[in-house]
Amino acid sequence: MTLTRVGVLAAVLALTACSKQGAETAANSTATSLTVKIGHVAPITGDQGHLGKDNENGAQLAVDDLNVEGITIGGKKITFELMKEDDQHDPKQAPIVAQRFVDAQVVGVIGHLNSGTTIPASAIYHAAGIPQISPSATNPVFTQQGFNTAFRVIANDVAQGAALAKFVAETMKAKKVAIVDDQSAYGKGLADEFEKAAKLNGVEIIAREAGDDKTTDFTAILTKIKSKKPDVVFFGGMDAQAGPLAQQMKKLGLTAKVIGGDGFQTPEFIKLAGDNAEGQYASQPGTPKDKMPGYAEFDKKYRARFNLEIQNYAAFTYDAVRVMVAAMQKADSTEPAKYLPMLANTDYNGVTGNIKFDAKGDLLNGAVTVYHVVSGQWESVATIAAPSAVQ
Ligand code: ABU
Repeated sequence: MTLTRVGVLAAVLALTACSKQGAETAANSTATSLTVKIGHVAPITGDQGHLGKDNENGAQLAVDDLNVEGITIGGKKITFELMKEDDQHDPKQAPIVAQRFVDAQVVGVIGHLNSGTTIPASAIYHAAGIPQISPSATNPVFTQQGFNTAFRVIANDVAQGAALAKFVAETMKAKKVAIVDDQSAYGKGLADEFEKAAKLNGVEIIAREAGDDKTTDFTAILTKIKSKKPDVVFFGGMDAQAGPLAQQMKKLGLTAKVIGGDGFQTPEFIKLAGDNAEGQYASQPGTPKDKMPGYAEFDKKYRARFNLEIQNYAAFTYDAVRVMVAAMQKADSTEPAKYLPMLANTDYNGVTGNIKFDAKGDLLNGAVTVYHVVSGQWESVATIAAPSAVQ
């Protein structure tokens, strides 16, 4: 055998090994069992670490439940393994993490948590043909890019902005609203949707201000806003900013109510807003949590396992993993190309409700619930069905 032929044979053997590994998309395989990796990514460190860990815990619970239940796909007993990554809610870090998942041959990704990371990472998953389900990213752009790999199990911010505007105009009967956002894909995106819908509902927007997703001192912005006497201050951003904003409003004697989206409908907001948490409002995609079919049982299981209260999206993350695996079961394959069509045709009754996707990968019939803080706890006040026009 010539050296050249040895080289060719070695290359063929390497390629065969490679394609076998790719076809199985697994870390370990025997004739009867297979370990299959699913990626999970969120900000696990920093000011949103509590939210990221909450998502990760939800995903881990789903993986553990599936492994206990015992899933057989393609004649093999499957052990699911969660590959966990931290994107620090940094849009520049997200594609790096996404490539790490692609290189590790995960069969699907649950994440990212933030719209600002989900959107840039989605191009990488799409190029690799890897299905991605975000449990929490609500900016509409995520599913408007024409990527057949992009899904979310939560209503988007067109629905959320419209629901919040309707609530502000019809229930709070506010006439003058000031808007502050954090300039993130989520915070600015939601504020834009709210502003459009609020104007259509006859609300006057008397100020539009912005910090960034690290701002915790809103004194200058709020001082400016106070002179314009708003009935309501709308905040587009997360709890680590919304909490201090609410507290600083009280210090400045700004008595307007605070309202915003899912980014601060959390126990952490109540803690950070301190003596100005009571009576403030925030929305959350979905029906009221106490009316979600499996929420009470999930909540009990989560507390028992992690000795923590749920922050925000853990149940949505749990459902996202189960929806992905249900599609694999239907396809009788863990290969992304084979189970992706089944994922697009999902009809799954999860902890958070029925999950079906529209042609873009958005949740069909996603409702939005508005909550307010009563005696230090979030309580639902109104549920607004997403108009079909925004689906
Ligand atoms: N949906 C609010 C938090 C996540 C995000 O969309 O950035």
